[in-house]
Amino acid sequence: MRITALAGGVGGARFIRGLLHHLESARPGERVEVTVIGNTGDDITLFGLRVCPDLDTILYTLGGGVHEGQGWGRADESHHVADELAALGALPQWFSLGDKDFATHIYRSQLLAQGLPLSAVTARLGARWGLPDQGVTLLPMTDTPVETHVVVTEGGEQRAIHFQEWWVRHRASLHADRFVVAGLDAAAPAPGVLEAIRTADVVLLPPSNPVVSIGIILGVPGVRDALRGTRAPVVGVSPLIGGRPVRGHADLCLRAIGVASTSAAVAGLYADFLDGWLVDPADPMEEPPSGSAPALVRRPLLMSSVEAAADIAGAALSLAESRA
Ligand code: GDP
Ligand code: FO1
Ligand code: CA
Repeated sequence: MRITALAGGVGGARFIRGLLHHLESARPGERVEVTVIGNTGDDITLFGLRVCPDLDTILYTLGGGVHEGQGWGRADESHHVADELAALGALPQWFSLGDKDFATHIYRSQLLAQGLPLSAVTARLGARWGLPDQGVTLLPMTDTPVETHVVVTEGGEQRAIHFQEWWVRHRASLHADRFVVAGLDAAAPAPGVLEAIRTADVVLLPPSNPVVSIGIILGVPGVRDALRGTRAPVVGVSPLIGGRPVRGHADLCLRAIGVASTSAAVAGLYADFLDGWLVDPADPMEEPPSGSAPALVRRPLLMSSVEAAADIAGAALSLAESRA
């Protein structure tokens, strides 16, 4: 079986880890290939190094190296490099990079400078974290540099800042007027991305941020058409519980694109290709999403443990198989 998933950072990574756990316990011995298409809109160049937060979160989570409490970055980190950079007065100081994490960015930047595409670099990092042994291929959505920026209003003035500056430095406290994704229109899907969607048996949308994670991947030319055209059932998991994001600021992202912070409205963003939708019992789904009507399954959606995430992923897979 071939499963393809679109994923952002923490929500995506925890869901995929749960999916692998589910497959291991529920389908032992079955050959399952999981292709994860990761968001690169969060990427940023800091201190001359290319940082890909969502890809790294997936690598570290699946590889067992993630800081569980944060959900991103490495467990058992030290910060000697960042401390020395701060002593030098190097900027910015609002983005925390640990020493082990720095090694990832140094290695990635070195290979990119040698001319390797991000997809090839990501494959090497995937090997470091044991992804092939787990049947997982992690593909960046594109090899073209793409960066999400946020047009904010501050003191009556509008300006665009990098997504990370809005999210991390300002904790989304500046009013987001809209998102501008530099490079997205001209981005080519990375090798294997469209094929993974077209030839999948099942396509899953983890509970990733619908605007700045999934929404960015859907903006890569060809991806949305591939989802509309694939014969695979497409099943998604709502990132909202009781209309609120479990973590982060998806509600503010939705507001910026004029969409209500409800599971129904999020399903509406995927209406042209969605076959099934998992919602938490705390989310009523009174209004049917416009366009098509995905099959609804109601079940608790909090990924409070690997086992809980595995149960949710198993439910998504069952729903997909019932729609095949
Ligand atoms: P990010 O890139 O690190 O922000 O991660 P993603 O885009 O992959 O996922 C972020 C989304 O995951 C947020 O909107 C959260 O509401 C959602 N999320 C995080 N944990 C959970 C959970 O346990 N259950 C559900 N349903 N959604 C979650
Ligand atoms: N998130 C933070 O809130 N503060 C940080 O200092 C921070 C550093 C960081 C470093 C590497 C990395 O891969 C992720 C990091 N994140 C940090 C998480 C992150 O960038 C955001 O949560 C996501 O990009 C939002 O989707
Ligand atoms: Ca992200």
